[in-house]
Amino acid sequence: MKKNVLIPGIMVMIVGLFVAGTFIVPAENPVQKAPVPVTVASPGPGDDEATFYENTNYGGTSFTVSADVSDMRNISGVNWNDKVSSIKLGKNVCVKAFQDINYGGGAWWFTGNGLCVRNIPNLVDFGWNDKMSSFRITTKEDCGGAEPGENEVIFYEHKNFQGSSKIASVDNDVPDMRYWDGANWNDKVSSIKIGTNVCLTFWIDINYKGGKTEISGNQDCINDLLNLVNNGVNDKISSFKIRSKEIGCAKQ
Ligand SMILES: [Ca+2]
Ligand SMILES: [Ca+2]
Ligand SMILES: [Ca+2]
Ligand SMILES: [Ca+2]
Repeated sequence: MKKNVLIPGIMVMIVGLFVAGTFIVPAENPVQKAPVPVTVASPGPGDDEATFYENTNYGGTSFTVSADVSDMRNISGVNWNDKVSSIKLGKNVCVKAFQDINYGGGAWWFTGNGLCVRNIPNLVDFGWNDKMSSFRITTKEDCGGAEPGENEVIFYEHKNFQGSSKIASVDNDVPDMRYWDGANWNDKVSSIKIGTNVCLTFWIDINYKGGKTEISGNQDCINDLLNLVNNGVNDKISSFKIRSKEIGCAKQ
C-alpha cells in the first residue's frame, strides 16, 4: 500500500524539479558592476543582515544585504532610492538610514534586538517611508539601546522606543503611574518592549481599572509594541502588573 502511495509522490517531485529547473537557467553574463553583495527576494535576514522591502508589511520586492550602501539609486542595477517602506533586522545589526545619498541628510537608527529578527513593518510610523537614499550597516553594540531581560519590560515615552524609558520586572505592580518611583508616567507610554518570559497586563485607569490589555513576550523573542496608537492605548496606560508567563497573566 505505502509503495503505491510513494511512487507517484516521487514522480511528482521529479517532474516538479524538472519544471523548476527550467526557470533557473542563469542569465547570460550580466555585467556585474555593483560591489555590494545583495540577495534579491530573500526570505529574510541572517543574523548580520537586514532585509529591505518596497512596501509596508514586507510587501513588494525586497533585497537583503550585510554591507553599507552609499547610493540606493543602484543596488545591483535596481533603483531603490526613496522606496523602502519596511525592514527586517538581523539580531546583531544596526541599520543607520540616511535621507540623502552618500550618508547625507537626516539619519535614523534601527537596532536589532540580540535574540531574533526584529520587524519594522511600517516606516510611515517613523516618518521614514520612501525616504531612505543610503544606509550603513553596523553592529547592534555600535548603536546601543537597551533590550529587556527575559523577566523585564521597558516602557518608552514616545513611539519607536524614543524619549525617556523605564524598566520594570516581574511582580513589579504599579497601581498608579502618576507616582512610579517618584516619576509621573501616567498617560505617557507610547511604545513597549516585552521580555520573553513575562506577561504584561495594563489598564487605562489607575488602580487596575478601565480597559485592560494582556500581552505576553514571545517564546524566543522580544515582543515589540512599536506604536501604541496601533493598539488604541497610546498615552492612556495608568496602571500595570507584570507576571512570569509560567505563573500566568495577572488577574484583576
Ligand atoms: Ca515604498
Ligand atoms: Ca531620500
Ligand atoms: Ca507618549
Ligand atoms: Ca489613563
